Amino acid sequence: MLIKVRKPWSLDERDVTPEALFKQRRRFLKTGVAALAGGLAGGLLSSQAFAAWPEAGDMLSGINKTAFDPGEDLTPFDQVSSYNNFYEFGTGKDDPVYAAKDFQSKPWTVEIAGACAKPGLYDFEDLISPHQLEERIYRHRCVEAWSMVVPWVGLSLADVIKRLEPTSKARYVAFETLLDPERMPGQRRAVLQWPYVEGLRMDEAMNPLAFLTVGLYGRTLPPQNGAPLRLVVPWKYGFKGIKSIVKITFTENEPPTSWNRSAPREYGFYANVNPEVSHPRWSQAKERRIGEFFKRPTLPFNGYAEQVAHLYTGMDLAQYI
Ligand SMILES: Nc1nc2c(c(=O)[nH]1)N[C@H]1C(S)=C(S)[C@@H](COP(=O)(O)O)O[C@H]1N2
Ligand SMILES: [Mo]
Repeated sequence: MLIKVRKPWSLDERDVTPEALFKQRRRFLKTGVAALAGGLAGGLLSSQAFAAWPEAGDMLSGINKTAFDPGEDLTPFDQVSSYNNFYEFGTGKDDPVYAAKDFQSKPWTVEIAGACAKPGLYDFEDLISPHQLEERIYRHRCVEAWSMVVPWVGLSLADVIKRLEPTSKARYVAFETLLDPERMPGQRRAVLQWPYVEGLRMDEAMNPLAFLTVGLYGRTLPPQNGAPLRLVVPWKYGFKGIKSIVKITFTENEPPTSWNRSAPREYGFYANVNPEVSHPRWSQAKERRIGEFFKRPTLPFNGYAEQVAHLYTGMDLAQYI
């Protein structure tokens, strides 16, 4: 049962948590729990109170601003939320906004598996603390040569990974989207092998730019953008940004990725934005910023070379596409 209390994300950081109240369930992000207990009889409170996360598309509050900002015009919310790739809801750019309209992303669980000390089935609310949310404005470059600038809301992927305590065997992180053809009608057709899967090398996942995203424009993610939880890896093509994640696995070997599986000659595991390496069927040298008329040049690593180029020292990026 849902105990209605003040929304946890509107509370002050300095409020203190009586630890004993929260022992029943695994929860490693403790700050979000703060002060819920205030005024409640101790025994009554359970983590059910955290089912109070906003619905898809609702406002979030207390988001920390950050310096991540390319200083370019933002792509308007209407465009970001209506021009989408999400094949689980159809293959057209304007399919998901309609087909995902009633997609329910609450409640939501994420399975953590593989080489780590904290595997298990986590409630979304236990994995993501509303107190730690930050906004980051990133360039978003699809392999189809269009781009946007999006104010995402989320948390550093590295912070979440650290709390899951990966072991030395964890060389990669694999992600999986929900598999449910009832709720994701696009999965009734074999346009891709379902569920959609993606992966990062561990050092890529731990790079400070990698972002576990729960919102945009100050609101929780609309379903068509991957509610309630998706990946954003700004130096890579958009397809690495897997949506509606239900499973994260730490692996020793390179995990399969959906687009590489589907067309290995066209899409590799790395998918770093690279204006010098053409897709077999089109150039990647330029991009159309949604809402603009003239194409603009595409930047190496989507403009994030300074932060990430070192990850690929010694690798032939024409081979490791
Ligand atoms: N599960 C899943 N994730 C996905 C996709 C998809 O079809 N299914 N499309 C990818 C592609 S190709 C892009 S460009 C981005 C688009 O994200 P956006 O709609 O939020 O702009 O999502 C990526 N994540
Ligand atoms: Mo894409």
